[in-house]
Amino acid sequence: MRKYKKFILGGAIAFVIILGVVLAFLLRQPKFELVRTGKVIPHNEEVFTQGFFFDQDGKLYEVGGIFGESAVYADVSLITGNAKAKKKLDSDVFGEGATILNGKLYVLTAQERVIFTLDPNTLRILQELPNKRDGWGLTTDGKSLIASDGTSKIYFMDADLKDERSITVKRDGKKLNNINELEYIEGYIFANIWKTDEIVVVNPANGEVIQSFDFTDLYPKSERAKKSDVMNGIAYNKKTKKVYLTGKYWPNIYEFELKK
Ligand SMILES: [Ca+2]
Repeated sequence: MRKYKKFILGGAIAFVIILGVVLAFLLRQPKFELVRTGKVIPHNEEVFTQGFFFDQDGKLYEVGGIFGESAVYADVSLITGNAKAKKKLDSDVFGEGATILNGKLYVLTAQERVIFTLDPNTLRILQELPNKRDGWGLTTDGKSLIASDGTSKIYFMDADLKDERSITVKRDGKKLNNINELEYIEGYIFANIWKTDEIVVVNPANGEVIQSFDFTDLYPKSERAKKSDVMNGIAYNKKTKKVYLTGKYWPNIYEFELKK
C-alpha cells in the first residue's frame, strides 16, 4: 500500500513538473506572426506619415505631419496608393496620430495641444479640442481613444477626451520610451518605437511588452532614399486580417498577413 501511495505521489509530482514546462513553453511562444504577402503598394512619398489606419469598412486613412504639409488623406487605394480625398490642415499645425471613434475622425497635433475632429466622409473639421499632452500616436479599441505622447505612457480617453486610465510600457520591468504610432490589433496594442524599426506588442491591461518585431530588413536604412525618414505607420484591416506598414516619406507600403 505504501509503495502504491509513493507511486501516486511520484506521478503527481511528475505531472506538475511536465505541466509547468509545457506552460512555460507556451507562454514564451510569440502570440502573433506577421507574414509578408509579397504585395508592395506605392506610397505617396510626399506624406510624412503619422496616422495610418482603416475604418470599420476597410477604408484606409493617412495623416501626414510637418508644418505647411500636414494633411488628412481619405480612401487611400491599396493598388495605386493614391487618396480619393485630401484635407490640408493649417500650416501652423503638425499633424500626428489619427483614428475614428463613434463616427468621428480624431487627429492629434504634435505640440500644438489641439485635437481636431473631422467628418470622416467629407473631411470637414468639426471641432478643435484642447489636448493636455503632446500628440504622437492614436488608435482605438472601439470604446476608448488610445494615445501616446512620446514617453513610455499610453493614455486611454473617452470620446470627449476625458482621461480614463494610463499604462506604462515596460519590457522586462524597464520603461520603454518614445512610444509612437499605435495600432490596436486583436486585443493588443502594436506600437512603433520612434526612430527604430521595431514594433512592440503591448498588453493593454498592464503595459507589458509581450512580443517584439524587428523590421530592420523591411526597407533597410542603407537602401533608403535620401528623403525617406523613419518607419511609422501601422494599419490593420480587421476585415481581411492584413497589416500594412510604411514610413515617413517612404515610397512603399508593405502588406502582411496577421496570424495568431
Ligand atoms: Ca495606426
